[in-house]
Amino acid sequence: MLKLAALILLVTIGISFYLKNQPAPTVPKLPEQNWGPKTAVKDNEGIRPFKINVSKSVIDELNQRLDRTRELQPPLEGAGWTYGISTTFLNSVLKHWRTKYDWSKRQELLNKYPQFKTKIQGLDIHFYHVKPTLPKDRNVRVLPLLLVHGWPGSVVEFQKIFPLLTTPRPDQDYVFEVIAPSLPGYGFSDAAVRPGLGPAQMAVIFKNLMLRLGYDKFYTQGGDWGSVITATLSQQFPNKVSGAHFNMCFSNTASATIWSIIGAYLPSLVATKEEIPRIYPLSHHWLRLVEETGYMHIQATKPDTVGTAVTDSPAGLAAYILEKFSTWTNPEYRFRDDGGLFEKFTIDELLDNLMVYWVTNSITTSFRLYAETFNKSYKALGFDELPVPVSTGCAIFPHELAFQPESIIRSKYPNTIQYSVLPRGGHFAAFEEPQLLADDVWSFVNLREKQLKVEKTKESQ
Ligand SMILES: *[C@@H]1O[C@H](CO)[C@@H](O)[C@H](O)[C@H]1NC(C)=O
Ligand SMILES: CC(=O)N[C@H]1CO[C@H](CO)[C@@H](O)[C@@H]1O
Repeated sequence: MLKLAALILLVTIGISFYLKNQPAPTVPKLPEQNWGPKTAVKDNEGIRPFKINVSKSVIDELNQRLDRTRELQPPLEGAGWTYGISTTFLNSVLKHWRTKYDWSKRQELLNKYPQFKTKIQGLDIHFYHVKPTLPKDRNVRVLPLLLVHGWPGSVVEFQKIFPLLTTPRPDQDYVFEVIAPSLPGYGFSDAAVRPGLGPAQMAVIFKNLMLRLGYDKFYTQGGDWGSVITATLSQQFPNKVSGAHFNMCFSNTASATIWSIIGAYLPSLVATKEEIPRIYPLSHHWLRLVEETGYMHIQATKPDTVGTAVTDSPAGLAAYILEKFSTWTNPEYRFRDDGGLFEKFTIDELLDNLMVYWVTNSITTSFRLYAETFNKSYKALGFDELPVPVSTGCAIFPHELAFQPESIIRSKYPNTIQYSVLPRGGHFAAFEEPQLLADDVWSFVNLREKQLKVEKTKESQ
């Protein structure tokens, strides 16, 4: 036993020495590529106000499909959602969707905050732009914040957090102005017509969006793909980012994998006492990940095949997406007949998110982001191996499916100035726990603004 431990220690020291001495990879410079159908046409740079306005024929056609849903196979006895969504539960959702869900009302709610479209690199990009109402009796600075969603979410997730970020707080001398785009190929943003639009390329588009709006420097916040995209934005344009807040910090580096494996033998080298049960035994946690990430494999390899099925059937789309809102909110919910879905969400807000995919026919194009990211040539760009260089806030929600110890996260985000483990919540933080997430963003920006003040005084001395 002692010999084994000594051997592992030696190997560990060797590996860390080797990794430390690897030359830091350089950040690739991506071209400002045109992703739209008409190459070589100069973008009209206008910013046009936009309102969601789905024609009656689209809703009628959806209702016809809902009326004609085939009889679904009942779930196995006592299976909960462990074989996928419970069709008994799904039937009740479909009934609500068909008979009670009032799109014209929901659409009005989604139109509450101002939206725009603007053409960037050949694609019309849709975004919310929510400005604060400033108090008259004191000076409050306005800080732009780029807020980026992921899959299978959408800008619907942000409706509750907008006011929490754009309402001035009495104890703060700043407030946010929030820019929340729909990812290209998601909802009301155009999809690329040719391969290659991965997260780092989306970061270029969003950097250009912020520049077009007049922001040369801004904060970012992201979860899921939003965290991947904003991380590569910081890697490519560190001077544009005042600070980056994530509710999904993770490291895909080779050394992260090696350290996780080393930790399987010597856990206390890698993880704290509280963290150890969240990642070890490694085989248990990795098998859990395999169990929950089949969707990722298929979307990364054959997005258009599975896309056809869920494009053509609202029942299929609902099953595919709602299952994620159950398990990713709390993995334990999969043992319940109702998937715990209404613990944190209302049925109407879940349907709003489905509708954004349905009425825009964008589920297939949303899948393709996985294929672009897992492509060899995207991997070869090396973003995974690069650190995120800007001041970072990591919000760790306890029910997030994947978990990595703080020591591993910090090596990927070396300038983490705030690392918070939150008392509750899962993957869809803004949607599920808007107040917790907003508070975490405010306190991170507080720290960062103090840092910036100190840096400024130092410079002027
Ligand atoms: C939607 O479009 C129709 C037809 O152009 C128009 O009559 C209606 O006022 C619009 N509704 C909204 C909410 O903009
Ligand atoms: C879109 C894209 O970059 N596709 C690439 C995926 O990877 C293969 C193998 O490296 C390339 O040949 C494709 O061009």
